[in-house]
Amino acid sequence: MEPDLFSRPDKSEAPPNPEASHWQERAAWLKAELNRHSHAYYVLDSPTIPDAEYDKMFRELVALEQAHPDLITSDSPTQRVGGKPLPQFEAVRHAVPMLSLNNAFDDEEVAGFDRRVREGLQAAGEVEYSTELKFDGLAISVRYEDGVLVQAATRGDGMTGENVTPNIRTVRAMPLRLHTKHPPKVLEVRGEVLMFKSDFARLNDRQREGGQKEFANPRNAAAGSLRQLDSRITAQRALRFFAYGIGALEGAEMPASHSGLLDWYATLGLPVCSERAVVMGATGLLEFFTSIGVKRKALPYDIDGVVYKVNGIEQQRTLGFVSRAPRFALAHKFPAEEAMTVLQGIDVQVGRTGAITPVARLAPVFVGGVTVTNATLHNEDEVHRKDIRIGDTVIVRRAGDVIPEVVSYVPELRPAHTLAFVMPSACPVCDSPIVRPEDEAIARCSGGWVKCPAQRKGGLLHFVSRRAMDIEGFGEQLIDQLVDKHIITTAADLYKLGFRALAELDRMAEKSAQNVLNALEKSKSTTLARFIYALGIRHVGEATAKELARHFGNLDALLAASEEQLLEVADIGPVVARSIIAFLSDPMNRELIEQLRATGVHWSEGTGSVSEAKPFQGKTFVLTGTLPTLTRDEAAARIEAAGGKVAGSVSKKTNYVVAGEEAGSKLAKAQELGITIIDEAGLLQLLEHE
Ligand code: D41
Repeated sequence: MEPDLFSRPDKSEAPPNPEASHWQERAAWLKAELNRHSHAYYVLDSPTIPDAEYDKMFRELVALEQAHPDLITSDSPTQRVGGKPLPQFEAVRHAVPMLSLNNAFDDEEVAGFDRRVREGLQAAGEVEYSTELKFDGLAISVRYEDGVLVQAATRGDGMTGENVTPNIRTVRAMPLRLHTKHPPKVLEVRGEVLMFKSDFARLNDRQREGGQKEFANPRNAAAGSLRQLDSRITAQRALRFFAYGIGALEGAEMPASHSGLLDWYATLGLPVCSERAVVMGATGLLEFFTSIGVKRKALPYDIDGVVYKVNGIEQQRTLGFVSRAPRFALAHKFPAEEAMTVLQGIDVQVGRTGAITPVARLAPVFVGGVTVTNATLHNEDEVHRKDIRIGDTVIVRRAGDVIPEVVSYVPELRPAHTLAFVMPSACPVCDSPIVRPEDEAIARCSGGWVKCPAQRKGGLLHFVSRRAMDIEGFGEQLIDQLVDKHIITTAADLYKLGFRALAELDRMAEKSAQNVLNALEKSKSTTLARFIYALGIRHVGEATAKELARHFGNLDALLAASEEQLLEVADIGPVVARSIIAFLSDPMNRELIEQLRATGVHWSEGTGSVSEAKPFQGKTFVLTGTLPTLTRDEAAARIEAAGGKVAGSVSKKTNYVVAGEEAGSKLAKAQELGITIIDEAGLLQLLEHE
């Protein structure tokens, strides 16, 4: 910073009042600095100063402007706080209409688009495209005159939108003045207003704490915030903006390509997303689609697809429009993650710990690429908090492989007669009372696995699951039959199953019966951590099970542990310790453990924290990339069985990085820190020779 700025006399153009010149200069400097930092933070995504420093300068500028109101200019960062509420939004006719985008949902439609483009251009070879993200927000048009933001309007019907200028002025990423000495006379920037996922979560926290309505998703939150008549509310809503198009342009040369336009925008201080590329032909388009699909979850904002645009502006003009959509652009959408349907009923499901989950029965709806008829409602309180009732039209969400959930109901579509959810008083499966301790969110069936077949099935499915005993061939169907026909009750009974009993079951060929027996036999040789995890003790997940195994080294030590001793284990608090004690003091559970040991389930026992030397004792490994033959889990299991630890990230404490194909930043970090890097073969060799 320049400490002399405040007192520096300006000799050449000394204004009549020398003091006023100081204030003017100081205010101008503060404005420029604050704008520069906002740009770095919101547009370049690389903060330059701590928030506290920014706030200090901001307060100084506010004070200066209060004392000297003539210092206030429309591009001052203090003018982003919103103004008096409007009675209504004014209509704005767009100087150049805002077009819509044609959609594609599969590769063939993309190929068709590319073919029509080549035909339209009479192109001999592949066409160059600019590819970008399709933000799930709201399209707006922002008009700059002589570099100054003068108007912002929603898309509306494409011809006429609403004047939301005071609201858009509060968007920190939006420059109030373009960063150029020679601005175009008129520039209409088109782009998307959106809310980042983290800001959305914070907003909903705030809404909840304030007893106000939560938003269903970032898009709704952005829409609700943009369409506020009171821009002071918008100012508190952390909206963002990305530019992707152009309307009117006067007094400047149009760049020759779409990618060139976005590059130019970036130099003007406009936010342009960096997840974009220039590619050739349909192959290039589909490669971009795939690469973004992989990244999608990790992006800080929601997208609903990608957009392809013919890169050459001359070529765009040649192609022109059909009705309201350009022939040169295409939105390639991901399967919708949210859909509306009718909630026909609410059942309850009983989990392995007896937890009762309300489950929505839905009119079938296609969402996230599959037809969904059930979705979770999480728990009783959630249903009431969201005021979801039977008969409502609801929004169902299915993101990736996550279990579908009911997000909210649609108030406008609520029928006259709806039915509220009532938690049943008895378990629908075993009729035992359902209880809910006052301080817990979860109601449970009090029957336990002894009385409740649902809990028994859940416990068995957990026992055989991949991360527990990893017994292949046991699906829900098989477990259901075995429990319903009273062939088995406990996990130990699994190991007593005979060939005949299995082969007689529905849909069980002799071959599969043999496979199941083989899988059971194979699973008997396991690790202590897997065994502990497989027991399904409440609050004992995989990580805790591993910690217990490491700490106690053998099962008998764990079985003999007191609550105090359990509390000495890393990451175990009173709740978990008590849960383990409760489990182990139940004679039925003790019996189960002994039976399992008696059937031949075994593992190699160490002596815990004071154990004998294991080859990888004290060594930390990091796995990265895809290994040629081992899965990640298998590699981790081998390392841990040899006493090593597998960490998620590379640090100075890492001893080895095991790198496979497409290893990324972890490999780079390891190289930087000079850590030994080995491949799968190297790991296997170490395991053999150490
Ligand atoms: O991200 C978007 N949602 C997006 C929307 C985008 N990346 N590009 C777009 N390009 C256009 C054209 C080619 C017509 C300038 C769009 C939209 N339009 C658009 N958004 C809403 C209606 C149209």
